[in-house]
Amino acid sequence: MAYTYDDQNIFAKILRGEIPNDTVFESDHALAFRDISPAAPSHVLVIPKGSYVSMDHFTQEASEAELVGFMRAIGEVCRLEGVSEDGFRAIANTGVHGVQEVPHLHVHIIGGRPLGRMLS
Ligand code: IU
Repeated sequence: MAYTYDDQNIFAKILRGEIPNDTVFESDHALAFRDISPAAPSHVLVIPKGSYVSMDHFTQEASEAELVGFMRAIGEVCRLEGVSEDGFRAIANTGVHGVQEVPHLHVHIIGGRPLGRMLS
């Protein structure tokens, strides 16, 4: 499958420094920042620095270093936010059915309170 990436999406602008963000963690391959509309006491978005629209795009085209760097960033955020012990939810809304608003891969890390079940 060919993936189309829109470099005018808001997270691309954040990565280029055109729009400010509340950074939690940054590495060579990933940026993590607070969601502007938090769903829980801790709500951080982790994005790869490369131009990937979705998890399937990322896992198909990213280098090993990017893949490892992104997953390590997710772990770092969980530890920095202090949600590892009590637990959290990691979500990557994807495409139309997944109601993805921003077409740059992002994983929501949500925690800091009991979240209940969510499989609808
Ligand atoms: P999505 O449905 O997973 O694509 O949701 C996008 C998220 O990005 C959503 O939770 C927004 O609150 C969040 N967000 C943001 O943090 N900063 C922004 O400038 C914009 C959206 I636009």
